[in-house]
Amino acid sequence: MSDKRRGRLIVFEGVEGAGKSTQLERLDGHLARAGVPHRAFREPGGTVLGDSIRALLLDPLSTISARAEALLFMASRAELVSRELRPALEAGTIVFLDRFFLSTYAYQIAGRDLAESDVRSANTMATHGLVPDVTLLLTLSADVGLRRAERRSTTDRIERSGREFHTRVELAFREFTTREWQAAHEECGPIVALDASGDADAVEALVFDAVTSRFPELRTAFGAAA
Ligand code: T5A
Repeated sequence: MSDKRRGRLIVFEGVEGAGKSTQLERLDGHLARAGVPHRAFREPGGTVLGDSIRALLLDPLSTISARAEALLFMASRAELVSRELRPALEAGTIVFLDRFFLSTYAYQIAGRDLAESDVRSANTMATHGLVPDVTLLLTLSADVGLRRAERRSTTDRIERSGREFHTRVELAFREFTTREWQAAHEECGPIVALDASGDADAVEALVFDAVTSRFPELRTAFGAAA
């Protein structure tokens, strides 16, 4: 398909509690203070349909089979891509996205053991070929991430999937940082691994370097916000 976009799609990925939302909020704050137009979304969600799907997927009381789960994530994604991401990118907007299809590859292929070929085909339909300009993959052990996430008062259905499940997810994310894996999965675009084990300020410095080295035009925005 033709790609008419002029904006940038910057995706954050990683295990539970890796610090994606924290870093996105910080970036959002910098750009807002500098007056740089941008949008931020999270998956699942970001549309009326997606938010309903998110509630179903994360409800600890929901019982959802692995295939249905994968397709629900895809339905939320298809809606977000067509209604929000593509229009924003075509309008020249910088778009930040908290999780995208690397999460499906980690959670549904590695975590739930679904066939990679099935999930990739469904994902192609959902994204309609949209490739991120960069994915910042916050690397952290599943144990540390879950401990961070569990500080909240509630845990969702997927967080409750068990340690073995989350270890498979962690290992998948680690594999995604390798050159071999990326060469075999061109739909993912460039992936930059950032060590998320430091405190939030240390991770923010890594995010700043990764974003401004790839998109130097944003350096001014950060400078103006500092
Ligand atoms: N999913 C999603 C799939 O299975 N398949 C898919 O295709 C997709 C898209 C989404 C769930 O759906 C799954 C993955 C998820 O299980 P969610 O609530 O959006 O649910 O889940 P997460 O994205 O994992 O959200 P979390 O909030 O759990 O993780 P974050 O955003 O990475 O972490 P954050 O920033 O909220 O931080 C968590 C805690 O740690 C602290 C924060 O203050 C907070 O208390 N923290 C740090 N502590 C120490 N050091 C740091 N550097 C810290 N950074 C943050």
